[in-house]
Amino acid sequence: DGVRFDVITLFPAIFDGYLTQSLLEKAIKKGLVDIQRHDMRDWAGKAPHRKVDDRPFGGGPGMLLQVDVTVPCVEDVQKMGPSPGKVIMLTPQGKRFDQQMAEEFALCDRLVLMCGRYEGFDQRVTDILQPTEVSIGDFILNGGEVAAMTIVDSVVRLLPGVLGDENSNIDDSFSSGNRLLEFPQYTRPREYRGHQVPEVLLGGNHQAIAKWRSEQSQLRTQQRRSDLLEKQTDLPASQTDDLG
Ligand code: 6GU
Repeated sequence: DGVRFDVITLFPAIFDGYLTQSLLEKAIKKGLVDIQRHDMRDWAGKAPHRKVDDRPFGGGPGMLLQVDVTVPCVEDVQKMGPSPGKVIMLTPQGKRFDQQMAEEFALCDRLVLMCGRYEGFDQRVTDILQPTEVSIGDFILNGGEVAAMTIVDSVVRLLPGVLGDENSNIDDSFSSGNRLLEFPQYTRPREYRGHQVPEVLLGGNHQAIAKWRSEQSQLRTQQRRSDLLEKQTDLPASQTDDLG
């Protein structure tokens, strides 16, 4: 039921604080997730240089991760686990990550996440390994590490037993049960600096509350993310199977 993650990176220490975060630490202790980090430099050439990158043929800025370091590294890491796993390359050229992809990844037994640095990987890494190329959005990060953490974080919270019942994720924005933005929520006090909690939430009329929340979700989505409303028909295959 759990997922094993293998993160391949030149900067494994970036994940230190994240791995000791309480929700994740609990999930690891319960055996629901296993996260292994691998320093790509361990596959580099001879000391003292241990080079992992080189200049692009044809010129241009930056350095590329070398094919003869990256490919053996990924292949060796794949051999370390119970199955080769799904290889994911983090790159701004990849398919845009979303909740649907997180739900698919949560069904995998093993995910091997390749973090790029510098200007990226030699194209032959992609040609040989044929990884699933994934981007977390239309902006440029200094490396894939933050993107890998984003993927781990969104996948882990979907695994049964990781969140308590009290934090159920089935109603989350963008989950397959809900593709709208969430409605506004309030807790005590009822009034703060003249700002009141909406009356309907205090009345205990559950039908009225559900109606108000649904209207608020619809309104927010229209105002802030109308692209999500156009995507409403874009449901997973299981929900469109009998629609012809
Ligand atoms: Cl996966 N990597 C980098 N370097 N930048 C990104 C990204 C990934 N996704 C969005 N920007």
